[in-house]
Amino acid sequence: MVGNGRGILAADESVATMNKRLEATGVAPTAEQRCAYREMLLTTPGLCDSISGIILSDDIFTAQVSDGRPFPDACREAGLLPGIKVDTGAKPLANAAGETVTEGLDDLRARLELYASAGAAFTKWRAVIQIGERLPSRRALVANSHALARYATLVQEAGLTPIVEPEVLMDGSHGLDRCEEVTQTVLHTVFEQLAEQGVVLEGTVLKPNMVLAGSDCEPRAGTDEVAAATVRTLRSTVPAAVAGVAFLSGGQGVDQATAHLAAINALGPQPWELSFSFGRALVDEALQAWRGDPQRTGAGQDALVARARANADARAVWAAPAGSWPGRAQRRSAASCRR
Ligand code: 5MM
Repeated sequence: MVGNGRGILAADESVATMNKRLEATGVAPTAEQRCAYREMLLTTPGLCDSISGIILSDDIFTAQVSDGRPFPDACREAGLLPGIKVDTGAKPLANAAGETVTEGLDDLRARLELYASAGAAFTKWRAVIQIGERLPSRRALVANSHALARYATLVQEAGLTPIVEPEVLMDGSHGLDRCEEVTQTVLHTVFEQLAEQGVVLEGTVLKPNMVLAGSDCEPRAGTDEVAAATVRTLRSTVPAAVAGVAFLSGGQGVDQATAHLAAINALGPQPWELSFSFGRALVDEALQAWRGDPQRTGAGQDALVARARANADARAVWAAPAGSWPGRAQRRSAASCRR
């Protein structure tokens, strides 16, 4: 999932989020267009050179592409591992104003059996942490980390790979230091709970936020500062046994997310692969180029593959002799991702 310089495409928007994004692009928010959009993404020629897997939501995972194949089969035939988001969303945490806990544990064991038999290779669960004057509370951190750990054990029991995603939101006017402090506390709590529940770290992918100043904070932190704070945070909290790290983009602009990924990787090899599992920062340009028009499928796909390659190249920077991009060359010659 995180090897060979590749990343994971997060295309698991809930129906409500997907509808909003389609409407903002002038596309009708229908089930047909939600499927057509994901089909445009996953049938992109050459996508598997830089993308290893794609995270889908339940409504898409259980649907068919236009030629009648189930989405998970179409993914595998395109050389992409099919993944599924299994949480049911962040809901208000009782007696904790402004905070949420992610739900979905109740029937998870049964749902995992169904997803595994339909071909899922991996799963995702996202916890959402808000920074505020007095947030996050210890209660919200423990509740969300406990749920992530319960989720990850169930997924491993089902023979699948869990992506554990504790997202510290960028919303707010806090500075880089505050994000670093909160992200460290969040990751400490998550790994404590993963240990309590006996989660096998070697079979777990962490999907964290980069350490960023809040979106309303001025002046912005520089790219190198972000990279240093992010790597420092991971090195002080993430056990070396973790299979890999795949960052979310969290509302960063597409170029900014790619630049941060390159700067993070430029700091040299770490105990884990430092990959990407972007949603918006991978697909925004493709959605704009496609705009729901079947005649523009190629334009959407060109935009997606270009951005996916840029991010894969960003992962290769530390290994590159000056002026060259060996990661890309290795991936091209591998071209064996199609099964
Ligand atoms: C693609 O969006 C995912 C689902 O979000 P909703 O359930 O809120 O619709 C989301 O979990 C996504 O995978 C992560 O936030 C990473 O996406 P970004 O765009 O932040 O990289």
